[in-house]
Amino acid sequence: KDLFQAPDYYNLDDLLTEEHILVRNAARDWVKREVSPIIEDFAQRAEFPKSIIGGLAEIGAFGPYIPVEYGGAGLDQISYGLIMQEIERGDSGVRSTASVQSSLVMYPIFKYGNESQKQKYLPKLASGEFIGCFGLTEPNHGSNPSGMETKFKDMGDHYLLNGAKMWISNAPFADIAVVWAKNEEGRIHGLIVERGMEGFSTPETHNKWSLRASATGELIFDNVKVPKENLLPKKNGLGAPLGCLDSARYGIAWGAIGAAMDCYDTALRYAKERTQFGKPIAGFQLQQKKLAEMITEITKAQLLAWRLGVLRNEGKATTAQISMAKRNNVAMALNIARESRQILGAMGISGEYSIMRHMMNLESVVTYEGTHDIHLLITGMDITGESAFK
Ligand code: TGC
Ligand code: FAD
Repeated sequence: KDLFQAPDYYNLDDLLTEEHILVRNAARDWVKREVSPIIEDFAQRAEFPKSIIGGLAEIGAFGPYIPVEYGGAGLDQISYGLIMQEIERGDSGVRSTASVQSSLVMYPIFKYGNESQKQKYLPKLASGEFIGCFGLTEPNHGSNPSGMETKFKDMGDHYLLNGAKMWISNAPFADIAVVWAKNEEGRIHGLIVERGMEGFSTPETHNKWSLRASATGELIFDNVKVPKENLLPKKNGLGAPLGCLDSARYGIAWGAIGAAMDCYDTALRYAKERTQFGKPIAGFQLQQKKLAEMITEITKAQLLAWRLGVLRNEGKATTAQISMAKRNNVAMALNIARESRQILGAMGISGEYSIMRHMMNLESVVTYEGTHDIHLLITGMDITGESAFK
């Protein structure tokens, strides 16, 4: 299991810079050393391994593309993607923590916050001293966040926040939450809510069969007094949270490749070693078909992610292009996890191997950050000019 060989069938490394490869290899080595040996145990116990937070910060997983002056790693979009790929090779739940911290907490503070908010929060988030979460989804509003009911009222010297969010990654132990809520005119704004504010609680969601090594919870606001300086001033409307999702979904398009690579690599090595009917099962056409289709799909996904990274570096990637990559690459990874599990036979269901954990994790990844269906409809809207949501 320690011999992970990253598939690179089309010599994609030739498209990467020296810096990309250094960043990728540092993340890969760290995941191999610090995540892979412990993650199965934490997933079985449904616990997030808090001891890896410092390491995540060191490999640049918290704010990879946030400028160095705010504590970020100052890297480009392809480095960001490669870091997510390596982390998710270890576990989608660990990648979730990094995605939320970087794209859903640091990004909105960096993009929509004022200078004092950036100075106050970004360096602490980059170092892992603070962990953040992002509250958009509500009990009655998942795919359609525009209907959100969480609201705040201007009380003169502060805002009064009421409502509830659910399915929130990192919520149970987050120090701060970027919360999306409507003002009295029904306009959506982002507010920074800090742990310890009276009336704010974060109960954990238990009994998950997916993302077990990631903590998920609710955010409950019962007359929470939020200081006025905690409102993100530079953007409002649904486009503000959706802009954060563009960044997180892009990272997931890369991350899913990591999970797929790990499943493929495990299945390929198992198929070469496992003998039935007098020969390695890799010698049977049915198993070769599975493996050949896997490497084809991984290669296509790698090229999609790389090209999207180039477009993002140039500031040209559209929301619809990001949707296509998130949808395609996550579905690809989920299919590969399911096929890989079969190649391992009974061993495929065992925690001795990572495949079943990846498979169960990916059932969340295919749902969060916009479901598989929603991303298809975003593509449909883009190519036809007709919204299926209205
Ligand atoms: P619609 O009318 O299309 O748009 C409303 C306004 O937003 C603008 N806009 C965007 N702006 C910036 N970036 C984007 N990606 C944008 N997409 C849309 C749009 O131009 C419009 O602006 P304006 O000025 O005209 O008002 O909105 P809609 O209500 O029809 O909804 C569209 C839809 C369904 C695509 C959207 O609501 C959607 O994406 N729903 C999915 C919800 C979702 O993805 N939730 C994720 C929650 S966070 C999470 O899951 C974290 S998981 C943890 C982890 O990452 O690991
Ligand atoms: P629904 O919106 O109720 O959808 C149910 C089904 O209906 C889906 O199959 C969907 O595709 C389909 N559907 C919905 N609308 C349409 C339509 N117009 N046309 C066709 N089909 C449709 N949210 C956060 O804000 N922050 C987080 O940190 C976060 N972390 C999460 C962690 C985990 C482990 C999970 C599972 C979820 C997390 N989420 C988070 C929530 C996630 O973003 C939502 O679950 C997701 O957006 C879908 O919403 P829903 O679950 O309410 O499903």
